[in-house]
Amino acid sequence: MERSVDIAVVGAGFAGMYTVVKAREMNMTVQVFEAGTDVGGTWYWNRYPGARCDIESVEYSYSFDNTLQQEWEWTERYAPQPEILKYAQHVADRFDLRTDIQFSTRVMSAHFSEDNNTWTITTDKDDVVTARFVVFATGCLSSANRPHFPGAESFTGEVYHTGEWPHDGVDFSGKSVGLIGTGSSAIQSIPIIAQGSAYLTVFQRTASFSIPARNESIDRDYVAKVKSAYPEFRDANRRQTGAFGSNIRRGETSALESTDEERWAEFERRWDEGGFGFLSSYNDFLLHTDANDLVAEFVRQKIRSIVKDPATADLLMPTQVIGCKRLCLDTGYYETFNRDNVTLVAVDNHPIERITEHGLVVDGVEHTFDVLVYATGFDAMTGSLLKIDIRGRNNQSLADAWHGGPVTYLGLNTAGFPNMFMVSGPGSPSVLTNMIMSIEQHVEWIANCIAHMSHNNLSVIETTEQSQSEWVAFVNAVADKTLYPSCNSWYLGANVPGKPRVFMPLIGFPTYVDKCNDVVRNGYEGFVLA
Ligand code: NA7
Repeated sequence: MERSVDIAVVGAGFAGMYTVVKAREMNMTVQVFEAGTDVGGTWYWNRYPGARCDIESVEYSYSFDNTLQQEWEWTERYAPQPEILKYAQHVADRFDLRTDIQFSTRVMSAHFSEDNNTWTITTDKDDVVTARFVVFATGCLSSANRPHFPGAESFTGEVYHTGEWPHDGVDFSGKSVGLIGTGSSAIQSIPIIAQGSAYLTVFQRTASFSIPARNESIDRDYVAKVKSAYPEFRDANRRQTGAFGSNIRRGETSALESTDEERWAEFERRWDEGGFGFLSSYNDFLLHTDANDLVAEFVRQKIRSIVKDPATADLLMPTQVIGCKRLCLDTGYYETFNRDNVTLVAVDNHPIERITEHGLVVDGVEHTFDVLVYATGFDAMTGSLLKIDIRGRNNQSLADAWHGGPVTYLGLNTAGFPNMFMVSGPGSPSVLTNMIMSIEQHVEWIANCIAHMSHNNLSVIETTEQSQSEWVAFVNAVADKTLYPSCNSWYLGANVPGKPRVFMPLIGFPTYVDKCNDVVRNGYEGFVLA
């Protein structure tokens, strides 16, 4: 296919889908390319057992259409992956989005031409599309991180990555399984794989903190209450740091100001309630290590009380600051290590040496299994962008422009790459928020910007080196006021060997939105429009 559109979009997850809606509102032509066979993005690929959103379902959904949000019925407090995928498909049907999406097509390159200020996009299906604007809706957690272990190709059993799970599911019955990783994906899938397999060996490099999700059937009275004033509920969420959890009680004092008894009682209450509200009992867990230690110790005691074998409990004991890596929510994670068919192997001091025909070797000992599961996460936030050959002015590649780490202004644009937008790009609140709220805010900002350019006969928008370096410094200065940078998280790119260490998401959704709005009010301050 060779053709020309106003807006080319890469990715048909929630960001790409909403971009189609906005492009149509502006009467602009739009072409989306999607590698999968259907919409859903993250929720299309991450089909591993137990995959579930950790943001409550009435919050993790589009707000742009009131009829849509009134008519959709969630069944659980936290929506499971199949239901979120069904929701995405419902939205695609309802707004007839698929007519502008070409599936099973991977974008290979996007090159900007300074002669006519257009982007040329090519795909693995030999499409060539020119567009005035290109929007990368490629997702923050969409490029699987597969560590390179010597001998990986020699393994003769089945191999899966949680982020690229087969559509037909995996039958673990009667099989032994080796699973690498103990992040969110592992913590959600381990209890289910343990139940469904003959034997599970978990290889853990860093112990994670996990809080009970307390997932349950959705409370219909609560849903009715939310739906009776949904727009107000959304607004209240947008005023929260993470754009979710307006129903969470937020402690406004320091954990250090209360007595041991008060604190312990509060932690117990929050543990029983489950969910991210656990870390909101006091206001300084991510600001002061003394406060953090108190709540971290509470969780460690919980682990000790749940896990019967003291040696396994010791291995499961997280030592880092709680919350600086993404807090995990679970259903029976620690309890799973009491099962007779589960073993935990630490690979921190003795990393995985190599993979063999029938298993893997740690500290000279071979552990054998039939199925190997990589729950090793993602090359987050930048991975999917840098896999595409993106070239801006002077034929400069994005990889070159970002060799020292991603540099953006507002997480929306990068200097030298005119008319290119990223949805929830590095430097925006993105992964520290309810992603759908962030996506809506970004897509609306981008659409308003494109409309502004059309009305004013402007053909090029681009940020400056100065704006973006000030922005990156700001994002990192905000992070440095907190404990977030204190551990090797994927927020910093620390999970991928050789990736530059830069804190990528901005903390604080409401401040960010104000900044984006101020930028527009001040005539797109920090951008050059021509
Ligand atoms: P995560 O949170 O990045 O977890 C990946 C896990 O894999 C983590 O425990 C890693 O240990 C482990 N890992 C990665 N590389 C290796 C090697 N080489 N050896 C041993 N272990 C390794 O990814 P998830 O998919 O669980 O979750 C990603 C996000 O999705 C999550 O935060 C939510 O926002 C949803 P490490 O901690 O790096 O030592």
